[in-house]
Amino acid sequence: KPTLLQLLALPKVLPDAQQRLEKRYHCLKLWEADDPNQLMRDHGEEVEVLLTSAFHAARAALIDQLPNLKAICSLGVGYDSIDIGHAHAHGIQVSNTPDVLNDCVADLTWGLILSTLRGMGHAERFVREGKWESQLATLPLGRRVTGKRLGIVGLGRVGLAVAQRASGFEMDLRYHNRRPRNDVAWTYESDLLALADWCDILVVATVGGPETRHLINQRVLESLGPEGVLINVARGSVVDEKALIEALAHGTIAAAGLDVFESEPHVPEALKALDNVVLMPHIASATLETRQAMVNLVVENAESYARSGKVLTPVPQAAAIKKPG
Ligand code: 8YV
Repeated sequence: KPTLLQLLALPKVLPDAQQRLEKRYHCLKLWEADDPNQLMRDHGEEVEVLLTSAFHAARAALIDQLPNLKAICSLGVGYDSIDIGHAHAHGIQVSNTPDVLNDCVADLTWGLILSTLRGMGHAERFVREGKWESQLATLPLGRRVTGKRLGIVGLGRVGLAVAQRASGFEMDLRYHNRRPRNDVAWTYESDLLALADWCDILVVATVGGPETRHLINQRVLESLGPEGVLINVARGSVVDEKALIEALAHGTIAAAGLDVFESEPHVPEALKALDNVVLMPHIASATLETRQAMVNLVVENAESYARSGKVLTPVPQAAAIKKPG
């Protein structure tokens, strides 16, 4: 059997997932090793497949410790934690788990839109803290959701699922992307600042990584303006978090709903102290059904490589990945 190095234990949502891997591979479980460095030194040369996730970095230094690596199978759609250019330059195939999480990520995006505009987090704390009986008049009014203008940064698979859910809310919608899509009727906005200026709610659903780092900066937040709301379900790196905290604290924008953070799981105290932000611990794909589908797909990729020498859902070639906009 070929050797597969696992950087993580598969989430226990599919009882037979680990067995399926072990049917095809000799699995090395890095997290169980007393001395992970020793395990890498002793067995690095044997490893043909690496199983990782969007939360476990597979950078060049790690890849270089595995001279016979042929495939990286990653759990999650985002692959900014993997040094794709380095992997592809060494002929290593990389797969992710696209599509199966689109609906749940889009659902949570709408949950964030609703809870942010309607102040649901604040209102829920208000009830739990026993303030309803005595202080109802102090509960701030929310903002209407229906009929708002929605701007989407990154109309990829997730962005599209977010957009499709907007029609029930009678929203006008525009998007900013690397290039216009020819399969949608929504207005394309080539200028991110113009999109931020136009919309009431700006949803960030773009890829992470160096190409999009701090794409949402102070200028974009200023364009979004004092009535504007920012929602981020992409990667923390896409938003300049310091600029966002300033903007929320000084009313440069109205509010934000965030599922991702620059140094997660660390969330800055300054952000936690603000009432006009809804904070989620990166749970957009965290439903039983979606996690089952994700685990199944990462295992299917490893199985497919064992069977045919090809992963099932390869990420685009590094050369094709360019800065959006
Ligand atoms: C997951 C994600 O929480 O898919 C992604 O890129 O960020 C999330 O869906 C994560 O990948 C789980 O490993």
